[in-house]
Amino acid sequence: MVEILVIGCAGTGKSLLLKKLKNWNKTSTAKKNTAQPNGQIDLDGSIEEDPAAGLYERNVDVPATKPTIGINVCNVNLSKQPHDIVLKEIGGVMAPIWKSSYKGASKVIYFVDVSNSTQISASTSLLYEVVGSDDLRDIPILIVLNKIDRNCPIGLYEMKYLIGLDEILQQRDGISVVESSMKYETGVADIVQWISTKL
Ligand SMILES: Nc1nc2c(ncn2[C@@H]2O[C@H](COP(=O)(O)OP(=O)(O)OP(=O)(O)O)[C@@H](O)[C@H]2O)c(=O)[nH]1
Ligand SMILES: [Mg+2]
Repeated sequence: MVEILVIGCAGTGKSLLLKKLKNWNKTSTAKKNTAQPNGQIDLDGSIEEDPAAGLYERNVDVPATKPTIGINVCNVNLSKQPHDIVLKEIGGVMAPIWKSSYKGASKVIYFVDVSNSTQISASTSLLYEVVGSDDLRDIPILIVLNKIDRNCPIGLYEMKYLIGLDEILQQRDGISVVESSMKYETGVADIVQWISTKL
């Protein structure tokens, strides 16, 4: 069994990822919905391709979630994966106990809400703790910059600067970054690919 720890401040989108991956399958349209380098989405004709036309203006309902007070565990079935994969989300309010789960983790996914400028300093200092942890020294970490569909009071480029993303990436190997919108499933295919790599 492979355990993937999913952590990050409250409300950043962890539970929504688990919800999406629970029903993830190869035929899903969403699997083709990958963010392009220029921020466009390659989605079979159901979305405007011109960024100027407003990529995220479709009326899409976000599935309801509740704050995770404790731990939320979800088994995921990814095609061609011989391993049982378990995603273990620990709620943002449980940040003080995240550490207790580091030892059992094969990989870590760390969520940041890039639309929440008031949370960025908490998000960043917790991220530095995660990246600097001895228990996670050889463990791959994926930083998910989520909610890119929302209007950030600070732009995404500035957010990355405030988080100190370049410094974090230089600090150690095995750190990857995905920009995502759980609402529109942008980047979810990239997350699945990262999960499946080198298990
Ligand atoms: N617009 C938008 N809303 C999102 C996105 N991801 C999550 N949300 C919404 O943000 C809210 C919080 O999402 P959750 O998935 O519950 O956040 P969480 O990280 O699990 O939070 P805790 O369990 O409290 O730690 C919910 O209303 C989600 O529907 C996103 O990419 N875009
Ligand atoms: Mg949650």
